[in-house]
Parts: sequence; C-alpha cells; structure tokens
Amino acid sequence: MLYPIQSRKRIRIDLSGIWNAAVDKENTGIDNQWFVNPPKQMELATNASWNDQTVDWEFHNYVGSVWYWRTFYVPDTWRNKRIVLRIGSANYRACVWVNDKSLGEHEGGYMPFEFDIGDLVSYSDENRLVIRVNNELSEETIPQGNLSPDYGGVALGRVGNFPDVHYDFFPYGGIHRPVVIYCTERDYIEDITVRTAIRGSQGIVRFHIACVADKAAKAIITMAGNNVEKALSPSGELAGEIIIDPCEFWSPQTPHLYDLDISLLDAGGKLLDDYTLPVGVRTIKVEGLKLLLNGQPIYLKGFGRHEDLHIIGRGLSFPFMVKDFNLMKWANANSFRTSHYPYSEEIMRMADRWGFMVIDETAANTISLAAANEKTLQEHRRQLRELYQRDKNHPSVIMWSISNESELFDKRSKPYFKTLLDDMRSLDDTRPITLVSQANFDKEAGALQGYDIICYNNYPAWYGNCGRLDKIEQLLEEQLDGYFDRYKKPIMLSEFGADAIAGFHALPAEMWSEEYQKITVEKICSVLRKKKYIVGEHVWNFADFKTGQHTARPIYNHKGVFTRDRQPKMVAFLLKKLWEQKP
Ligand code: BDP
Repeated sequence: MLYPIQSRKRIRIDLSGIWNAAVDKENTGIDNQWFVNPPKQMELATNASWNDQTVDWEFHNYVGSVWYWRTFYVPDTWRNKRIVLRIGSANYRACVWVNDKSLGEHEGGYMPFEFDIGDLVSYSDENRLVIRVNNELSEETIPQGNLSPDYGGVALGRVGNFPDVHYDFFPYGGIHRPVVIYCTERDYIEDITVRTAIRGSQGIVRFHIACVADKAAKAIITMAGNNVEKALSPSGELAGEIIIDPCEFWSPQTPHLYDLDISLLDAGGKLLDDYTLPVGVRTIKVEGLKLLLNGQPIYLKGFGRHEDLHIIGRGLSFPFMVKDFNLMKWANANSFRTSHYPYSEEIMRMADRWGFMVIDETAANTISLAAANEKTLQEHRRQLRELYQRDKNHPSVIMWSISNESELFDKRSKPYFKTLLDDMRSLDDTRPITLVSQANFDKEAGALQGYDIICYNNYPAWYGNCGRLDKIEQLLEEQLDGYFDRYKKPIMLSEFGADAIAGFHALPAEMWSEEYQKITVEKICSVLRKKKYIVGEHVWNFADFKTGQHTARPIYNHKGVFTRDRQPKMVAFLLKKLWEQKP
C-alpha cells in the first residue's frame, strides 16, 4: 500500500487533532446506532492513545470500545475525483462510517487501511466520520490477549497484572497514526514494487507498477537522469529496469536515496497521476556466518524499542521521532528492531533517510501455541502480507521478524512458523527472515530451522541468578554456543540488559542501579566481541517504557538506556564508546 504523499496530482488533508469521543462501556453503541447519532462525552486527541489523556482511573486501564467522531469538508475541486479515507492505524480493530454509511472494518493495530469515500461525501455540506476503535484481544488476534492461564506457557506469564495482558508493554488503545483524506484522479498509480541489485559500480533498479487505468495509456519513469517511457498492459501494469552508473549505494554511512518519479499519462500525454518513491539501492544477504550489506560484512548495533511516550502513549509524535533518531545517532547505533509490532510509516521513512537498518517485526508477540487455532494462524499470515505490502520498498528494512518470544518449546510451533516462513519467502526472497527466540536453545522444538539468522533474547543475572554479575559470561556463553552448535547460523543477540532506575546508584553494584545495568551490558558485549558467529547486538531497550501494573515493574520497564523522557543513564555513555569502537 502506497504512503499518501502529496504531489502535483495528489492532495492530502490531515484530520488528526481533537476529536469527539464516547466510551462504549456497555457495548451498546452499535444497537443504539451511535454511527448515526454519536454522543459526545469527551474530547480526545489523535495521534495518541486514549489511556493517558484524562485523569479517570477506569479509562486509563480501559479495554473495550471507544467511539471517535469528527466532521470534515471535502473541497469542491475534488468533485469527480477518487477520494480516499486513510487511517494510519487504529489499535486494535476499527469500524468506520461516513455520513451514517458503513465503510467496513479493519483488524490489526499497526497497519494503515483505506476506503474509497467518493460516493458518500458531500461537497457542499459538512461530512461526518465515525470510527469505533476496540482494543479487546483473544486467542485468535495478533497479538493474542485475554488468555486463560489454563493454557500454561506464556498465558501464565503475567497473571495478575493490570490491565490484563501476558506481554510486557501497556495495552494502549486509540487512533495512533494520522487519519487523512486524499484525492487522485480515477486513473491512478495503485502500487509500486522495487527490487535493487548491484553489478560492479552499477545499481540496478527493477520496478513493477500497478495502475487502475481507464484512460491511462503509458507512464514516464524518471530516476537519476534516466527517462523510461512504457505502455501499460491491458491489466494496467508495467515493469522495467533502470541502471544507475555510477551508483551511490544505500548504507548507514551513505543513506543515499534516488527518487523514482512516476507520471501516469493518457494517450494524448495528459498527466493523470504522479508519485515519487524514494529508493535506496542496496543488497542484503546472509553468507556463511556473515550478514552482508552491499557485499560487505555488517554488524548491527542498536536497540529494541517501543512506540511509547508520556501522555501520547503509542501515538506518533514528530518531535519525539526526531529526538529519538538523534539519540540513536549520538549513541553510534546503526539499527533497531520494531519490537514488538510494526512502527509508523513515518518512522520507516525516516530510517530510510537517516540510514538505520531495521528488523521489521510483526505484532505477533509471545504467541501461545496452546491457545492458537487455525484462525490465529490465518490472521498472522494476513498481517504478514500486510506488513510486506506496506514496507517492501524500504531500503532500511533489512530483515523480517515473524514473531518475538513465542512458545517455541511447543511442538506445534514448528509447522506454525514454517507456514509463515514459507509465506514470507514467497513474498520476498531478497531479505533474511528471522524468528526471535528466548534463551532456551535446548528446549526448542525446531521452529527456528530454515530461518536465516538466529535472533534470541538473553538476560543473564537478571531473570534468575539475580545479582550474580560474576556469572554473566558463563551463562551467556552457554546459550550462545548452544544455539550455534545446534543451528550453525549467524546469531544476533536481539535483547539483553537490566533494569536501572535513573538516579539509583550502588557501589559495589546491585540490581536496579545504573552501575549494575552498565556492568551487565559491558560484560555481555565483551563476550559478543569474542564470537565469530555474532552479527549484531540490540540492547533492550532504547528507553524506559510503560507496562501493565505488576510488582516486577515500578510503573515502567526500566531497561531503557534512556529514561522515558529521553535522558541518558550511565550505560548510554558506555554504549556510545563501545559502538564507536566496533565497526
Ligand atoms: C523479553 C521480551 C520483552 C520484555 C523483556 C523484559 O521480549 O518484551 O520487555 O523481556 O523482560 O523477554 O524486559
């Protein structure tokens, strides 16, 4: 799905801001036709979660439906055009109405979805948009939620926490990313797929363009001084190749982007649509025990992160986005993982421009195989396809992550994750694929087989062996070598660290102090430097983040290298130095 850019033929109106809202505690909104007469109980801002915008205790922890509504005008100049309503994300599912008419629904909290609203809007009057957002999870959603502890395994993970989720982050609800309306002509560029390759100094860009074409007959594609004119096939498609010579390849040091400019024309040469896609020419692959970017070994240094902010919750904030990228650059990081769900399109586009390599993860965090059924698998497959469709053209995306810390000890995990691996491979054979596992190499039922890189999470001297800084090296090496001996694949330590409450100090170091966190990270990195099969290290976490309430979590998970308001802990200065030294 294309990002809604502005261009000569595309105009966009952003509807983010203050919306009217009503909480549907009794779940009677549909029966009471709130899509026709939505009550106004409060005002809520988007792009943000609803949870921290009021001082109401119940609403802070609320899991259920909230109705958002607002009015909008459509410019008169948009008559006869295609008019699209696009919702950047609504967590977890959304039902949408315009002027009392149902447009449909969407499931999954982290993906954009859109509707053609041209036939429903008025050009002379106000229009009303109503979105019912619901954040209830089940065995069959991705991620799962509301699991009975009877399933055991991960369902037992955080029994008794509040709100009730079995994973380690707050179950925010709301309209988290921009809601926009945009217009195109009725003939338009629907999709673009780009693949890049390298031959000597040449960059080879293969493109496939799909259009909805009635009058459209051809397209002119311009890139790096090359001009290609192509006729559309009867199905509205075209494909071709551009060679850039010499080409500046995309890398963290030189995140060069070439604009792929596409103009869609009718037979007489009249412009019908135009779209610009930034393209980074690069290759990424695993060879032996190395991860190669543009044919050269690369080591991933960076963070697992969250979309998690004071007040804003899981919503998109442009100032925080810029600050976070600056902090990651300051720390000499070159990569991050979108733990534990796909991040906003705006973050992905920024990673392209700033040269960050991204492990792009689905929202399938801690899947309970005991609770999962055929519908869970089908939903996971569907969300994987959506993720590929949204992110396939980003040079920053160097790896797909199918899931984090699912029940890989369960023998049902093997066929489940094989299906997903096969799906992803058939969609994209140009990027490595991983499945993030928990430090249990000897208990796993074989699901990791076939994946390109072993990513696993390890917390020696934190969960278990509490306080035993003296055991870190030994505990870590057991797992690392265990994974390597079993799979003979490159390994990336995708999570490690310790909680530190900013300002807590202890000499000698004790748990929860900044010193303990720093020594833990230092010891782990020194072991990683000795292993020839390691291709990367991502500290958990970039910043402190909010979780459900639990005795193990003093409001936040405090494993942040930075506090939640983005100030450094001691470990930040250590990482900055370590990552400067590590090429
Ligand atoms: C890992 C999870 C991550 C948690 C982290 C922790 O992948 O979501 O936040 O542990 O416990 O197991 O801090």
